Amino acid sequence: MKIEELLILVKPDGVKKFLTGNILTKLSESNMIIIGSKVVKVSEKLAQAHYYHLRDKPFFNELVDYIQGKVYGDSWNMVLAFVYQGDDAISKMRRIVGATNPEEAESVSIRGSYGRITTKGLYENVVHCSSNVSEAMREIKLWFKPEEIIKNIYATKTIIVDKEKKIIWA
Ligand code: IDP
Ligand code: MG
Repeated sequence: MKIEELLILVKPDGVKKFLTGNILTKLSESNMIIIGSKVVKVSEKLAQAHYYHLRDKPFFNELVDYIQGKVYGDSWNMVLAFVYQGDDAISKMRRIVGATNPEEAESVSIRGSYGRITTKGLYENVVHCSSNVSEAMREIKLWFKPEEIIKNIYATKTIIVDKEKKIIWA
């Protein structure tokens, strides 16, 4: 058994198209459990940090706007964030999610079924899925606080803020 965790985001295009239910149903084929979930209004800082590895790409600014939902107006500036856990979770989930380019993604995959490339060249591919264990850890720590996840998956430490104990990622 190789138990892994990963971050899944239903991106703003997935929210806007009311695909959350369909996406979660598809992901449930993996038999993974959800150990954290929330709805997030994504700040520019979080968007930039999330896509830090792509900061030199020509599409970086559009991507940062896309994950914040800026392209869809104020009603759709949100994502749904999930932490999944299970055996061989990352490769199993990546298969269900499909390739980055929605036109190259298998037609039965989530991105193949629901994604599109806009006329401006943006890959609207409906979901984010961590691609390896170290990326998953970086992303989960970025999006979730320790107390928002119901299992102890990474080391934490306790600090004192205003005389109160606070648990943060170590
Ligand atoms: P992934 O989401 O499949 O892990 P990454 O390479 O991490 O793919 O890219 C993050 C996101 O950036 C993609 O999901 C997609 O929305 C966007 N993206 C990646 N490559 C391109 C591209 O060549 N053109 C336009 N958008 C892209
Ligand atoms: Mg990636």
